[in-house]
Amino acid sequence: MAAAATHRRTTTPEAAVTGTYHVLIVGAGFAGLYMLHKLRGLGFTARVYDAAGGVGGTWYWNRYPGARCDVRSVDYSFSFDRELQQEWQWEEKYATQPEILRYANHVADRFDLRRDIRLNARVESAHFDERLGRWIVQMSQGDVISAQHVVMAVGTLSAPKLPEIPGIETYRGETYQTQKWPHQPVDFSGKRVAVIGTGSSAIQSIPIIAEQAAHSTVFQRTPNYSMPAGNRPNDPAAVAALKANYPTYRQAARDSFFGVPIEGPIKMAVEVSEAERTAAYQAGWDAGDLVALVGAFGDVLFDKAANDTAAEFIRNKIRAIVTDPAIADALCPCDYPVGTKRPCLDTRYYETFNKPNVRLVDVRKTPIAAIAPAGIRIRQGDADEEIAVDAIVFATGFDAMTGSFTRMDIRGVGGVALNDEWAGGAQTYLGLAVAGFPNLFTVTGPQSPSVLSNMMVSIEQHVEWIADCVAYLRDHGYSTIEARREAQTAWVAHSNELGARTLYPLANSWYMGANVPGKPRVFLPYIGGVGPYRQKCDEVAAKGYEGFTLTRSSHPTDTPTREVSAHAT
Ligand code: NA7
Repeated sequence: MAAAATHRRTTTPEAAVTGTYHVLIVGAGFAGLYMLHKLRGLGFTARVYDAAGGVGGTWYWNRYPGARCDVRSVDYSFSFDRELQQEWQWEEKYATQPEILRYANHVADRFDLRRDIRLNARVESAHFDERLGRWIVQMSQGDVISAQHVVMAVGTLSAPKLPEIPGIETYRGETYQTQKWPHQPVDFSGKRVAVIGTGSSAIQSIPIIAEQAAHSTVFQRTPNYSMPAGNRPNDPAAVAALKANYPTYRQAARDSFFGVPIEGPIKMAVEVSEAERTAAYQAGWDAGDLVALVGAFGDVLFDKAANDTAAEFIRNKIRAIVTDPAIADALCPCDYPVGTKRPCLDTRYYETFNKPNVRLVDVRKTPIAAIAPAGIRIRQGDADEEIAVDAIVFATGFDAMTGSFTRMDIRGVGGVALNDEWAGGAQTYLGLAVAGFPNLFTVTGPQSPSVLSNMMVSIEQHVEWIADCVAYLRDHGYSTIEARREAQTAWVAHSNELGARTLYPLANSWYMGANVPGKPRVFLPYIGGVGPYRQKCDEVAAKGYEGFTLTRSSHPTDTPTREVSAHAT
């Protein structure tokens, strides 16, 4: 893109404005809902816009068969309201998508949020008007909002991605995307179904699709590490005991590494006997708990030799479940460490490949040549084989963590596009703000714990931090806040340095941006731990928003009235 075009100012005329708010919130998922509630409580006017036809964010869209959360329901829920967390009864250990969506709707009703939420309205552009010191946000249905602050509560896995396969548009059968599943149940009975992808969504949906379909073909590019969820109805007595202790329990989650209150590992896998290691991994496997297995020892995510022991434990499980050794071999991940791509929880995933009407196509050995009008063509040596299918399910993931931002036209000071700002890789200060984009907040943004944590804990932390910040500005007479570039650079360097100490960079994962052709290879989430990260954010606020520039003037190019320097630690 030409530099001139890049820096072009395209601000929507002020005259077009249809509504004025203190805060415009983009997204009606859990982050947007809580943000609205919190801001209202502080006396701000706020409005939420969402492209979806309902609230719930990721849980509105991802309604594929078998969709469920792989953080326990008692953990993956709001803690900000005592009555809400006491009264809501989760049915299962891991909540299903319909149950989570019911919960999101319950939250919207319980706190009377709907009157400030506009649905079926996609944000097309958000431009910072320096003259006004305000954001002018243009919606797809025609609304134009002027807001002092914009909170991007857009989710981390909300920009769906289709595969780059030639001929995809020529296919004449039914197509589905896990990330945009129809609202009516899909009946695959008697059909030949292809599933492309073996990430979390595929692993959850394949066993159910294969139960129904006459024949299923799974196209796998990278095998995943998965373990049985051991899902079951919640035990009322156990839940009551936990709820009696909820305040302490929730605080432990906030102070923990991943946002779930488990005791940190105290031993290293490479320092204990094989028997002790196996027993620890088996305990995690039996508990159906990802963090318990991958986090059983302190070195699994940091030391390749330690990781190999956990990876081999899972591979042995796969070999024991899958009866055909060649299929088992193809399902065994062996070229990246366990935990460095999102590991999965499943219900009879590996068992599904023992069925005679399920075929695994390893696209590394037999690549997909093209999608044809009646099926999928794979390359077998010099020849092509066409696998005829009645339906294709694309379970091919997302442009994670940045796609939901870069698909909007966001322009900050000088008309600079966020897309250009992030062309070399996303950069934020604390995962909360971007230099050059005043009064714009990014909930669970890049360089915050985000996808490496229990999202509910991270969402609550960010929402509360942002609400406190906006109130601080108002109460101290400031009109704008902007991350300072040097603070941002230091934070990104710190985040990268922590990432480089782990095994994450060894995998081609969406954590690294590797699933999107041309996306810069940058480790996007922050791996310093939820508790320490919270402490850092709190310190920044306590020091009067260290690392940000706060201005009293509505004109951000004026000499700042206040600057607070920062050094990432
Ligand atoms: P993921 O985890 O990004 O999985 C996408 C899958 O699609 C993954 O197996 C990809 O293989 C595969 N993929 C993508 N493009 C292709 C092509 N062209 N050919 C074959 N296979 C392809 O998304 P999910 O929706 O499953 O899960 C997202 C998150 O939701 C999950 O991590 C949890 O946090 C919940 P690859 O691994 O890139 O080789």
